[in-house]
Amino acid sequence: MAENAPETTNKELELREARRREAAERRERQRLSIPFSMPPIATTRTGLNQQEVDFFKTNGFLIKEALLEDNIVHAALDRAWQQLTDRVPADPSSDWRIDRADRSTWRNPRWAKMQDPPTEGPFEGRQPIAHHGATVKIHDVGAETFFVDLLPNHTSVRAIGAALLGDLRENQRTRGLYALFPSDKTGKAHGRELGPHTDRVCQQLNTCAYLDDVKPRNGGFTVYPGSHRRTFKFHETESNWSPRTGFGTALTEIAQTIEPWELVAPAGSVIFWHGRTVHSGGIHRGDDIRWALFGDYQRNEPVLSDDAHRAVGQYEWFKDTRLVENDAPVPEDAADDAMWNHWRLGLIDH
Ligand SMILES: O=C(O)CCC(=O)C(=O)O
Ligand SMILES: [Fe+2]
Repeated sequence: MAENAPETTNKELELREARRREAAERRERQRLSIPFSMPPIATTRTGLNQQEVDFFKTNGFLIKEALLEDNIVHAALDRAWQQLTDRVPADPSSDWRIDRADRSTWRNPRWAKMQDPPTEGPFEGRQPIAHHGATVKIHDVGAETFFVDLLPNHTSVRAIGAALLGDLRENQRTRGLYALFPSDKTGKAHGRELGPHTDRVCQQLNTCAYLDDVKPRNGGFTVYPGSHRRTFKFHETESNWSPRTGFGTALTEIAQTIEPWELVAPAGSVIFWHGRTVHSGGIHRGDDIRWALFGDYQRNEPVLSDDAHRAVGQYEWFKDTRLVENDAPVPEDAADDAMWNHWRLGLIDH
């Protein structure tokens, strides 16, 4: 047995290398995103008209521009900076430190090496703060009342969430502050820089609030319009992570055929996105930090226990979504419109 071991290891290494090459080749063929601003279909800032609902159904997302009030968005950005400067560790071997007043420190951040995720306790499976390269996700702060009130519990955001999805489960938290930093990257943008994926656990309706203006090529949240209608059919059930054979191939095809839209919008805008929408962090060639707060909504229905999530490897404490106990099956030959069977898709008239 012992003399076979090195051979097995070599085979494994070869296989891993082949898989890595394949993934790199797939990425080379990913389509490049285009910056996208919401067309002027809204009639009011906080309302929801038929055109907006239709836009959501067709594209899998909707931007409500400047839905959050300026003063709370400013306060949120101040808190975000406080978190960043006080809590996200810089590489101790470098003298780089982030400084809000000095934009030159925003480019190419040098964070400390991240610890492995805890295997137990309140942050089981995911670091309370994730920091690597140009990405920082401050998850733990997402449970503060301030941020829950800012997004999922904000009257106008919640009203739109409920109008689209139906009666909502009470929210406990947001996913936290997601920042994308400027880097040294120059040259032509390429689709390989995107990381198209869908999120797991239970995906019905999600939100993303911009805490600062997001200009083109400054990391705007990037969506694959219409992808929700394709990925929906590649799941066994409506909302829970339940990919069918072929899901991976469908995802690759989406990344290579649909032109992704990088969402450009002013501070305080809220993006509502269908949970099956393929998405990615955005391409960044600019000077700004892309500051976003992500949230989850789901219908008020019975959900599984934490242990049931652990049993299927889907315990994710930083998300405010839980596997639905009685998730509706998606027949393989489901009609296109069947994906909206349990949605309210109502209007808000003001
Ligand atoms: O930060 C972003 O724009 C995307 C983040 C994301 O998709 C995720 O964390 O699942
Ligand atoms: Fe995601």
